[in-house]
Amino acid sequence: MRGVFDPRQLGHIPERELHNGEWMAYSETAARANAIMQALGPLEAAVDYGRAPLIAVHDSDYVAFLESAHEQWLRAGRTGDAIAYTFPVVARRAVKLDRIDALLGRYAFDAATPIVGGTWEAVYASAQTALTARAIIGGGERTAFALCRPPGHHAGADYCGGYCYLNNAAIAAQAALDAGAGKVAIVDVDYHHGNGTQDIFWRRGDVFYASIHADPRTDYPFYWGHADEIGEDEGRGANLNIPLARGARMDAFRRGLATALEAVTAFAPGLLIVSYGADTWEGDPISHFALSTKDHAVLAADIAACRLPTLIVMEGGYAVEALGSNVASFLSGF
Ligand code: SP5
Ligand code: ZN
Repeated sequence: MRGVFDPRQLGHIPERELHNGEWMAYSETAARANAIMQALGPLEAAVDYGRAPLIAVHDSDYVAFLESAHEQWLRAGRTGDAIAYTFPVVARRAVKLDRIDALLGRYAFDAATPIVGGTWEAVYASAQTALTARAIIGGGERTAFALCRPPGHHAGADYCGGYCYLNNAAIAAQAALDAGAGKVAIVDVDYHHGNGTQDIFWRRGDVFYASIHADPRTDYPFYWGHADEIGEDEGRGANLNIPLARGARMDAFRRGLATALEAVTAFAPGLLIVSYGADTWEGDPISHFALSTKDHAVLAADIAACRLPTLIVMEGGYAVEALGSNVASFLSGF
């Protein structure tokens, strides 16, 4: 399978994140991408499709914020990671915000997305990586792998969160529609619910979103991912959430995936995008499912049995020592 990666994605190196009231080392590291590359061998360079496909999904003021945030942070005399300390939960109005601290909170839903010197280049390159892999399928390949990092599925049209800034899978989905795919389905098998992807396509009937993930009653992102969230307006019925209890094993996950894939098949998309997180693996340091490395290949084979052109977009997975074998196992299932 052809795969894509852009080395600029390595330049995003936040120092720390707030977890259970303490500063901890940042989990979404550049070492993750290096581990995957080591397991897969050489990948293709990303092509630059510019900003237009980003703005087709994200608000342009949000993208401009991501691009300039760290510079504004430095201009304010700060050092280190730019991070929000206040969030406009009760007053998210369309007023003009000038101060970097106001902007950081306006465009983030948590404190897990610091902006550092290399963040914009990395998130831009991560989106271009997804677009390049999408174009490979447009050129006639049945499958392609986008080694995206930072990941994307927690990022909405105008917000970052959960290590995610630009929604790589959503950007690729929109590009596929613009290239004539007709309809696109996204199946999200990351441990966490892809709230950003759900939000972006919530009112749309041309993109079906299905996710199997940890129950939001116990797990991040907490405010999305319940089974009764089915979409609205044109998008009603085009959103399918399958939450599982902590500790879920392969049998439960595979049943959930079968339900999702049945719905995908009925939707009959021109392209299937898999938001693939390896954080369902039993040894993941921040997650609580019990899938083995071999199970990842079985899930992939179930997906491949749909016989749809399939783009695999990398999302989470934080056990760096096992990440290469988990990703290689997953891709082998195709
Ligand atoms: C893409 C993705 O998998 N995002 C997951 C974001 C989860 N963030 C909440 C969990 C925080 C755990 N932090 C532990 C830090 C230890 N280094
Ligand atoms: Zn995850």
